[in-house]
Amino acid sequence: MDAFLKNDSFSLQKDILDHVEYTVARSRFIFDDFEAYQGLSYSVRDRLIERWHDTHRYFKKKDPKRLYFLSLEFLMGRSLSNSVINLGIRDQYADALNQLGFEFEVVAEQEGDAALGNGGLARLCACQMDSLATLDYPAWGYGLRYQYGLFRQIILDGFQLEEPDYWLNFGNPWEIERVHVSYPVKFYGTVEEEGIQGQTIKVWIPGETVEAVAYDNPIPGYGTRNAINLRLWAAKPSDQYDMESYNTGDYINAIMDRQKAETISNVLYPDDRSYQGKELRLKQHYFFVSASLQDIIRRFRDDHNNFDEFPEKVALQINDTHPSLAIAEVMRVLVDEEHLDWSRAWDITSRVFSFTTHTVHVEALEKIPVDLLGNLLPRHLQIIYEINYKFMEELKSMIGQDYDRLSRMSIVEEGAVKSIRMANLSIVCCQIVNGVSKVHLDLLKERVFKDFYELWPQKFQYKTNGVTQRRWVVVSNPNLSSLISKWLGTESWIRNVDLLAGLRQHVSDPDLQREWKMVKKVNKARLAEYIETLSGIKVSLDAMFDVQIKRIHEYKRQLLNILGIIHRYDCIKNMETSDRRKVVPRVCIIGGKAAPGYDIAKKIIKLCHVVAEKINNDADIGDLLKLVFIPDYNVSVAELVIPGSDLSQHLSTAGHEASGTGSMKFLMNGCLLLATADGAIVEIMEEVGADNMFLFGAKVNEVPALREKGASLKAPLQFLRVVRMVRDGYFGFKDYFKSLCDTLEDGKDFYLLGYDFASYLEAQAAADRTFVDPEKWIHMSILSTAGSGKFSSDKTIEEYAKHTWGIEPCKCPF
Ligand code: OX2
Repeated sequence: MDAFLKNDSFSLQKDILDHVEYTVARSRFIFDDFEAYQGLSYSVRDRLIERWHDTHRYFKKKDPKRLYFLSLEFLMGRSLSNSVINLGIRDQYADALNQLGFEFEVVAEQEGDAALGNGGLARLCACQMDSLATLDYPAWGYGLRYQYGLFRQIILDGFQLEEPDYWLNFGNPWEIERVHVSYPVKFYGTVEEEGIQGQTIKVWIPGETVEAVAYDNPIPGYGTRNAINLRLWAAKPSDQYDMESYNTGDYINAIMDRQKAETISNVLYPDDRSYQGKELRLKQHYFFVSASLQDIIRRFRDDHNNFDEFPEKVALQINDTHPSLAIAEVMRVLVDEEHLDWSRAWDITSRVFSFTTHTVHVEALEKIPVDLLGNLLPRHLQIIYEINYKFMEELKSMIGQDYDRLSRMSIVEEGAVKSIRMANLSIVCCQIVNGVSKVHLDLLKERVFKDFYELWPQKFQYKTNGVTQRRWVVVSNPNLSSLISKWLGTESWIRNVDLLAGLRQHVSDPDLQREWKMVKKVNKARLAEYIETLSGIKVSLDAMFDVQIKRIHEYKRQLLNILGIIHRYDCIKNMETSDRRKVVPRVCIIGGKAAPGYDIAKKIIKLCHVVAEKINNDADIGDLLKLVFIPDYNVSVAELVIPGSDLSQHLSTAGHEASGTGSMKFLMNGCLLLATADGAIVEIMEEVGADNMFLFGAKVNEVPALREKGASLKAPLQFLRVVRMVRDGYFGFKDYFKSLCDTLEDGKDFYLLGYDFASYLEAQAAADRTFVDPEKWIHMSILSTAGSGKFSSDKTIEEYAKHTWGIEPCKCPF
């Protein structure tokens, strides 16, 4: 297939100018950086659309089994740089812009982040979409087009405030509104019985209809013509009139009521861990599930009329339990609309779905109050009851009358608030249940889903998470990317990540070491500049840049980091001047958002600020220690910070992080990891070797026994001292930090900060000792990148394709 649009510098310039003039409606003779960004993006979009059409025509012709990836969150970040790199025309665009008097980097900085997700889970989906496109899989992503993405974090006097993210205010050139692709989604109402051909069937008479309109976001693969689609749904009032309200003359109120429909896709819930039974949230779930399935079934029906073929043509991936209402919805369509008998419908349904859980905590599993579900989706509740009834009967025949176990495994939880356990529904239906790291799978088997594992061991698998090297090295660290290609003698690692291991053979080469160090220095300078612009703090490039960026959570233990920093400060203060020369200078960088209602997490942010205030203004300390909080952490901030880091911290209490993917981004960029043996870190250890990392802390299997010991676990003196400093108001805000300090008292220290503190300090000291031996540090750094291949999302996706979805590549010819 030939490209229709040309990619030489002249054609690109003309295209950009055309879009500035006719799409953006600015004069082609005078436009600013932002307008240049818009013109450029529309021109890139044209090229994406061309590939995307070709890809979908090809998929249609070949009719392979397709994967539909359902997720309530996708954290895409910026699209421009990633798109031009994947299309292979970055340099041509940079040239074209230059000719027009603009610089690519400056223009690219104009783009805001698409933040339609909270954290790791959502960014994982974005990486996986990139890999699905690159590896030519016939896949579609489905999600919600929130009007407001994740809140912007503003820091005022050291406190977090939240501001809405109006990400669509300046338009979004990366999406295509599909006014003709829209489906009615129904809510509320009643279920009635009707007799058809001697059979009684259930008919759902809904009470409200909302229209779902598609917005398509093309996702280009790298080194291929394939571009797949991420289809996001927005809610619009339905044009099915409620004649009664119009006829009663209350025209204005009738319109206002209808307008409320749009609120469904208005806002992303900003809490990544607790699921309150909120009606709006449940509406969001069903809205996106229903629209996606109507679309998927419509596409299936274009070429097939027998639902027995559904599992051969369709794989439905449920990303965490948020989309799991899809199970009940497929059953409803097959039984109520297609009139299949229950067992045939169940057989089909259980062969199309697969489920990945990202959770380690039983308490965090999603539960929907029966009253809420029954009111909003009465027919779905009946279907879920029926699934549960049949499951309970089957279970009884297998395990007998073990009522404790039956009630633990039931999809319906009895109790003060009778609820539906969405994870149980997913496990009962899906033939494969995936964890996201080896350790995570062990926890699923031993704790979270123990009963289910004992019943169906063959269902449980894991696929270690991964991140895309395209975004996290090629786009965000171009200097390192060129260096790797130079030393490997090929750019093929960008598609075939195993090649990174080839760096090992050059690890001792002084030229590589020198160039590697140089790249890091340039990236650190860029980060230092950013820090200075943000906070006015000048940092020394000779210092170790030590970074912890992720959502703020007690289990991620940013507090351990801050207490460690206080300890370091205290030690320096109490040192003889002659000894200070031996101190390794550090710039400690922390960034992350706290969920708006998460009080303790917000206190941790404030503590970070008051400690920073003290240290950074202490003339006695100078460059030996600086602490910087980076506000409004998001994907594009990560792209800047990660390449400029020397050390990165991953401090979760063992057994709490299902996988963790930040660590993988740092690893690829040659940053050394200081970490607990939790989540994917255990596998990173196997790949790069424990002696190339700084590990500390209790192990997963030790944590439960340590918790049992509770108050008898005495925290070390250094720990008690730093906690006391905070408690006594050394940094001010004594009363405010009281509840935070209380969480660290003997017997209450659930996340074991006190227990792990001594070994944490030892790991930090080991990092210091290594840093003063630059050759050793660089050696470890190169080996980190060389060992990061296993953590590419390309690997994860290949595993899913083979062992879970049963899909094959379908490569659109060039
Ligand atoms: C996160 C997990 O906390 C993290 O460990 C994992 O790396 C990521 O998902 C991707 O698998 N919400 N976010 C997560 O889990 C949930 C639930």
